[in-house]
Amino acid sequence: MTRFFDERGMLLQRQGRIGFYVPSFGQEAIQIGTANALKAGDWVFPSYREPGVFISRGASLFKMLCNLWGNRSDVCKGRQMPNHYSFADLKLFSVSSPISTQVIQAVGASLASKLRKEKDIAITYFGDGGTSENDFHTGLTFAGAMKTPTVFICTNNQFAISVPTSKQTGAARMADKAIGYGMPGIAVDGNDVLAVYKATQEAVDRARNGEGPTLIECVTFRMGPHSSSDDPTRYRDQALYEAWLKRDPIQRFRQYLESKKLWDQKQQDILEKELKATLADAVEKAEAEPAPSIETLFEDVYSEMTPQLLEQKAALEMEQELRGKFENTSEAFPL
Ligand SMILES: Cc1ncc(C[n+]2csc(CCOP(=O)(O)OP(=O)(O)O)c2C)c(N)n1
Repeated sequence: MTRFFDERGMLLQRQGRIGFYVPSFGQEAIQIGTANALKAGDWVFPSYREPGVFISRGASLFKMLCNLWGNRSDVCKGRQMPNHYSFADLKLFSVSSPISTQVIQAVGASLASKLRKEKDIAITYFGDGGTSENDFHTGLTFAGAMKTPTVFICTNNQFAISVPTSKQTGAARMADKAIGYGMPGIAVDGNDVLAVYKATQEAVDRARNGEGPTLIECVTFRMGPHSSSDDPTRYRDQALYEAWLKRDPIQRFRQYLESKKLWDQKQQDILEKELKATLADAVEKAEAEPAPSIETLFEDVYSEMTPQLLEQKAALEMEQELRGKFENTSEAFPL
């Protein structure tokens, strides 16, 4: 479903039906392997490239798609960026756009859990580029010192937009960075879903048993563009892409299952048909949703509108009345 969701997201953007999309092609094993090692009560602080974590935890596809349109049924009513999903009931924290801010949020949440003597741990996701941020250093310093129940997932997909990992750090491995913070660091094949699951499971167990944080580097490759606004052929060798294509994590797991006689083409066909139908249905419903009404700009700021907001709302209404003579915004944001 994650692969289909990404394919559909990119298509919708190319068709001009949504404005922006961030695909996670090739990184599915990391998302599915880590998410399945968690319990329902655990806190998740994702980056923008983990739709599979949301899907694995049972997030509504319809709601995720509503975020891409920023429509009336979107949890944030179009005020978050597209791809920045948020599901409080699933303990899926709103996606951070400023790189690595989610790292300190996860450490804070897990520290709270520890102080309250709860068993819920926190997991957070960031890229290879994310390890160069202040917030990575702050978060891991704090986590190591306070022995917080945090699992740090570094998705090393070899690039931070156009910057290769070789220019990102002098460290041989992102996992090596853990030593300086006083926590275990492990590098794992990020295209092997079972290896990712096992490494995460061990880190989650350690965190839950009060043994502190772990940094897991999942080594993979970003098969798609950074986002729908990016063209990786301008900075990336096609041969590198071709080499990683042979390591497709979904194909690899499928081959493994087939070799164990646990899966076959017939089951694959049935599943694909089912998933595509479910997705098509959610797309149709989300696209039909109206845009958020303009009043919510003012109404959702405070529980009661301040005099200034009332004034601004009235001014906008007056302007709309005047402009209405010339254009019909049909409740859409005038952007
Ligand atoms: C603090 C901050 N600086 C810069 C950016 C612009 N930016 C967006 S994505 C990105 C690259 C991040 O690369 P990485 O952490 O490796 O994650 P990936 O995109 O590969 O998943 C940058 C620099 C940002 N969003 N936030």
